[in-house]
Amino acid sequence: MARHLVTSALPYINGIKHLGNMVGSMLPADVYARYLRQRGHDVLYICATDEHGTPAELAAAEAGLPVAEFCAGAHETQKKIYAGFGLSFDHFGRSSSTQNAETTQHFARRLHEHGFIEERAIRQVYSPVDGRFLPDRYVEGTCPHCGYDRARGDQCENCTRVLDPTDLIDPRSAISGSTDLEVRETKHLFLLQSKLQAEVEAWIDQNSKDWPLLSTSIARKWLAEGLHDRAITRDLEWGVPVPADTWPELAADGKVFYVWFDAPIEYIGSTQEWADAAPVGEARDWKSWWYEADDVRYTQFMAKDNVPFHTVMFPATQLGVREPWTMVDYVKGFSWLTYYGGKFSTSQKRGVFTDAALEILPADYWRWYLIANAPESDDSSFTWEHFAGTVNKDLADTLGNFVNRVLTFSAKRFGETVPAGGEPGEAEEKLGAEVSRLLAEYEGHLEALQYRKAANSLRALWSAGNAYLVEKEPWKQVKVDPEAAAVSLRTAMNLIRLYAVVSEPFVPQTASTLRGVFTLDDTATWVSPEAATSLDAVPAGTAFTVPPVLFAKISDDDLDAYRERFGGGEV
Ligand code: B3M
Ligand code: ZN
Repeated sequence: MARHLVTSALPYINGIKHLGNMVGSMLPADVYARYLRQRGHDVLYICATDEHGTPAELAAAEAGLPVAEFCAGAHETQKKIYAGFGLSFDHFGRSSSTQNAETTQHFARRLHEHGFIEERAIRQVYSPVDGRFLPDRYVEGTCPHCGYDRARGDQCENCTRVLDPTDLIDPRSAISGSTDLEVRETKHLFLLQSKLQAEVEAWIDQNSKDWPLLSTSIARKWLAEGLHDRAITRDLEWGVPVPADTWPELAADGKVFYVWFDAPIEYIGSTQEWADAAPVGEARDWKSWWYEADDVRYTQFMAKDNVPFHTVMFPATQLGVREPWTMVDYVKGFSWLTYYGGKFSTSQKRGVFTDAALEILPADYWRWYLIANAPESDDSSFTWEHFAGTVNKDLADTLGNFVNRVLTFSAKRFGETVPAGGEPGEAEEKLGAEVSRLLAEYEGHLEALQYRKAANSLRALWSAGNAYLVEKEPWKQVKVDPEAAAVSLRTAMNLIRLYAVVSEPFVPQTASTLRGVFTLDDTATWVSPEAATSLDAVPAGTAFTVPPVLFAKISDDDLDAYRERFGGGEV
């Protein structure tokens, strides 16, 4: 029994996330958290919306809402979708919480005390018409590299080069469109990451030995390029204010922290929100997870573009505060899920978004497909054809059909209780050995956070049931030897029960339906490979009900409709 802290990268507040975002952070974290809970560990799974920064302000402006109001609404929208996906957060917080503000300010003060923050004057774009400095994305103009005329101050979407607002040709304000811009000097706080390079490197050497290559290679690359001192404040309305007790001048100027400074701290902030939201009578100790928490194992999930921030920059911050905050033990990074080999694009509305996904099919269809095809070492490509093929084969034919066939047939021939029959024989022994082996393999892959492999093992477990059924053919047995048919069915029903338990991390709604099939009062959360072969989990005489068909097949007509609605292969 161990204590596991699990976090997934905080989804940005500006808009509904697509399936690529889902499979690259929240969904695998949920599978892992569920698995660990089922194994009896003490698990805290934390996430939140990432609400600060220019994109939030711009999205609010576009929606015509004050930013606080926009964020509150967008948070609820995302929260509902994630509940629909069955994500089992212990808390889904908000980086705009007061808890996060306090902890972020605390971190900044400590960094300052230890000489890791410095005030520096920089030259920045100022818009007299808007009466403000224009950070990052608030400046648009022509890219000096490729000539694209709608490049943003932080990056050119066309050639992907990273830019500084002052690089743009013919710059204009993204707020007012004004081209009357000047460059003025203003003061900002800089985090002196260069001073922490050696410590971060030593920490990576020590702690990343078992991380996936995707995570370590990115961390190493950033370290090799050298850690640069970075501005950690911005001129924005919305954000964590610079604390006036430490930097009165900047605070009076209305500076707030840069979104990437406060966002990772929200992992802690959200845990504080969780503790503060404890129901009466329930004690929740956030600090025991985050401070001097030597017994906590901390696993983070994120897409690869977020890896540098989590493996290098946030660790630098944490090391610099000189306090024993929990640091990550394992970083699971993901590559991209593509849409027909191209990019999912929020701005161009290309691909499948999480709200639309749930409108057309229940969460388990998506969960299974996405995790079984998780972009773990390489990108993987979503196509409707592949999705339909996977759902129809794995879920409808393999799992769903097995369950419905066994229960429907048994109910018809033996009534709605598990039939006893005679003693199990050679076929059952063979099946048992296979199931134990596959289950042990499945556990191993889940422990190692190998999602595709874990899905393969689970699929093989489902297939083992089908193979057994084909071998025994109880619908034929029943005509010549009803006792033997009963043994086959009882064995198959015990498999259904096993599937109900061990499939939960992947397909929790289905697992819960399957658990409800049998009238059992046991609350076993997991089945050990040794016990998997036992026929005692569902004893003869147990009442059962036949559930409705578990998974509907996706037809060619459905496929046409999806391609039509979401756009097919035209990249
Ligand atoms: N919100 C980046 C993103 O949405 C970001 C992650 C923050 S994790 C602390 O891709
Ligand atoms: Zn460009």
